[in-house]
Formats: sequence, structure tokens, C-alpha cells
Amino acid sequence: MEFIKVTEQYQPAIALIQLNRPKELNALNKQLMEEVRDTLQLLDKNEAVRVIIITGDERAFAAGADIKQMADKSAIDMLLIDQFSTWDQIRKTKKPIIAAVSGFALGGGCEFAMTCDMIIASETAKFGQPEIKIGTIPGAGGTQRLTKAVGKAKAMELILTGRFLSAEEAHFYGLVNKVVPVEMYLHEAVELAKEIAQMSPVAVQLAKEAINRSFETQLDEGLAFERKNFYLTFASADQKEGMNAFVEKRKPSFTGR
Ligand code: DAK
Repeated sequence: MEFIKVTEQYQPAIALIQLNRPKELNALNKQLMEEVRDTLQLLDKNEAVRVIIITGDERAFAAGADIKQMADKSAIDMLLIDQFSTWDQIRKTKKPIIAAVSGFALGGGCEFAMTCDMIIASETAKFGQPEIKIGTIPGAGGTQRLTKAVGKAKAMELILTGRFLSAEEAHFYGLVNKVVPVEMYLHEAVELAKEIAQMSPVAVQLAKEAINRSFETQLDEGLAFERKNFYLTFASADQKEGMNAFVEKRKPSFTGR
């Protein structure tokens, strides 16, 4: 891997992907996104991994898609390169993904963080969709996900002006889960990951799938989907283990079966 580093240093159940183009503020070029996609696909299949953290460095999570790589492309070039299929595959990851964000999360960087399931931010984090300033608009979900996260008025302001949102504001608007001092953001993401990693991975996967379905369905359909996943947990050994452990007043040990 040239543009990302992958480690499982915290404990076996947690994998960390670090975007690693520091001089370019982790601008998301085609190869970097393909490396992320390939890694996520492997981690999704690796039963030893239960939660994935994606991070950048202190200065930037990612300052956007790589403008230098896109600048002279035509619409047909963009169509044929079809980077969206890479992003779509990333979005289909079944395991929970936490974005640990410090510094800039702009344009595609903000969209990438929002594609993750939860965001832990450092106090220095800055979120934004500044594409309008370079004559385009968000193309990897910004107009949809940011609007759902912060509401129409704020999304309009951010996307039409390209202004940045501070970490504190992002927390106020519900875009991020928690804001912590810069030296703590990765630690905080690991703590959250550890807690989720103790749960039944089957239940975690089914819950994630049902929550994501809420963005695409009316309530009736969403409830029916949730119900099927709920029933499905009763086919798992983990559900028996979880409920028996409660009754027997002991800590459950989930195997993912
Ligand atoms: N692309 C390429 N290089 C970038 C970059 C970017 N997005 N952002 C920063 N860099 C590079 C700079 O060019 C500079 O490189 P050198 O000049 O040293 O070679 C280096 O990183 C350091 O940046 P600065 O010198 O500018 O650092 P400052 O601290 O002064 O400013 C900044 C930091 C983040 C405010 C500034 O760099 C900036 O405004 N960056 C651009 C932010 C931006 O406009 N982002 C949105 C880009 S458009 C798609 C998926 C997604 C997208 C599109 C398609 N498909 C699936 C098809 C998304 C589009 C976007 O994100």
C-alpha cells in the first residue's frame, strides 16, 4: 500500500487505516481510495476484526479529492474513470467504521468522513464542502449526507459559501459524535471501537444495516426491515449467549456465530 497504512495495533478486534499523503493533506487520489476499498473488503472478511477506524493525521483527515488529478478532466473522462464505484463499494462495508478526524475534512474528505458510521473529532477539526469555490459542487454525497446530518438551512449555507464548520459547531449540529482535545481523538475513537468490539458482531452488523436502511425507506418499510433483522439475531448463538449471560448474572462472550 502506497498511500495508506494499515495496523491492528490496539487489539486484534480493531483495525486502523491511516490515510498517508501528509504533504498533500491526504488529498484523496484514485489510488488512495482504491487502497482503502481493497483494505475494507479484506477487513470485512477477516473475522478477527470487529471495528475499523479510519484516520488521517493531526493536520488533515483529508482536504478533499485530489484537485490536481481532476482539474483537466472532461465529464466523459470522469464518467469512464467511474471513481464512484469505488466509493459505492466503500459504503457497502458491513463492519462499523469510525472516522477519527483532526484538522481539515473538506470536500471529498468531509464526504468520506460522513460515509463512515461515526465521527470522533479533535478540537482542531474543520469540516466543509468548499467545492463551490472551485466551480463545482459536492459529488460524493455531500449535498445529501450533510443535509441529513445538519439540516437544510446550515447545509445550504455551508455548500453555497464553502465556509468551514468548526468541531464545536459540527458537534452542535449532530455531525460528529464527540469532540476531544487533539491529543485524545485517536484514543477516544479506539475507546469507542473497543466498546463496540465487545458486542455480538452479528448483532452489530444487523443493527448497522437497519440504521442505514432508515435513510432509504419510509417508516413502514424501515420497521419491517428492522423486524427481519431482529428475528435474525434469534438465529445466532450470540443472542442465546447474551440473554443467558444476563440471566446467569455473568459477562457474555460473543463469538460472532
Ligand atoms: N487536492 C490536491 N492537493 C491538495 C488539496 C486537494 N484537495 N488540498 C491541499 N492540497 C495540497 C496543496 O496543493 C499543497 O501542495 P503543494 O503546493 O505544497 O504541492 C499542500 O496540499 C498543502 O496545502 P496548502 O499549502 O494549501 O495548505 P494551507 O494550510 O495553506 O491550506 C487548505 C489548507 C485545506 C485550506 C487548502 O489546501 C485548500 O483549500 N485545499 C483544497 C480544499 C478543497 O477545495 N477541497 C475540495 C476539493 S474538491 C469524486 C469523489 C469526491 C469528490 C469528487 C469526485 N468521485 C468519486 C468522482 C470530491 C471533490 C473535492 O473534494
